[in-house]
Amino acid sequence: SEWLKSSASSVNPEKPITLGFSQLGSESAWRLANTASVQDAAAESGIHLIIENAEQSQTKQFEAIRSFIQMKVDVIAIAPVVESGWEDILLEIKQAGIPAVILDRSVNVKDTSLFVTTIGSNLYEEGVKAGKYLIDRMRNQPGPIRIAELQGTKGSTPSIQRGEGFRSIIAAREDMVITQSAPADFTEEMGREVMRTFLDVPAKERPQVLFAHNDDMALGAIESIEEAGLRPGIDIIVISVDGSRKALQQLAAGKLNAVVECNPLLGPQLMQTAKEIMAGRTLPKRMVPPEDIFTQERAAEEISKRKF
Ligand code: GYE
Repeated sequence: SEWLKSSASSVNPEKPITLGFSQLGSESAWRLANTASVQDAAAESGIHLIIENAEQSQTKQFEAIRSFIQMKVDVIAIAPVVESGWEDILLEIKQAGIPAVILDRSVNVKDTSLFVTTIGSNLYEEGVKAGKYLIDRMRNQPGPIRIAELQGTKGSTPSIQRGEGFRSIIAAREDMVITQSAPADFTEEMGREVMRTFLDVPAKERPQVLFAHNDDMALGAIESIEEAGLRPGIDIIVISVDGSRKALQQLAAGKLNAVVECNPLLGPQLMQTAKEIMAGRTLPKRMVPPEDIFTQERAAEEISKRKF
């Protein structure tokens, strides 16, 4: 038939989708796994991926996005470093007729028609899980309980939400107080440095608990705790978020007490989303992967299963 003839003679398969992805940085094991997941999933699903690393600079994200607009990509995905300041650039994308997908973190914009959907974890719930673990762990311990907090990047969704979720739970105990809190940019180096300053106080002011907003900062902090002659996991209870292999190794070794899971493997869902957008389907405004918490008892068996 006519149809068979024309389809057989078309040498090129249908034009592949081009996806421009503005990745916010390469600050942590989570982030590297997230980038690899997006790259692998694009290759597997035949999507042409153009990826730019913004090295934790929103200005660099704007530059990358403007270059994607100029290239007339089909879909733009953004992992936003901070929540604020996205209105204008999202409007530029919209006016160019390109659908935008927000990955991992959120944007704080009034007009939510500026993006199609957000794919990422419930970061508030992660803070809640960390808080619940601590309340349970300290149920027989009289106060006051001093908590140090290593925040992530200032103004980023995971730092804001994990902090708020955690506080909402520990508020139940008035004798649990966050006595020290500072941003450490989600990196191991900064975690090490800032923890050093947290410990550089008279012994009776030292924290008994550390809540680190990610694994990398916790791993750096563990070194500083040991350097100060204290035992991480015993003298100072350490809780972090993500679930990297290195963190689970420290969990199994007893130097970390609990690790809240945050799943970086969002690539397949992003590719699926890009395809559905191009096929004209309607998508939910938010897509959230299921997540858990790892404790010392389960750490050893989990290590081999970790993908990052
Ligand atoms: O927890 C941290 C990374 O945005 C959820 O960013 C992500 C966070 C993740 O640097 O390790």
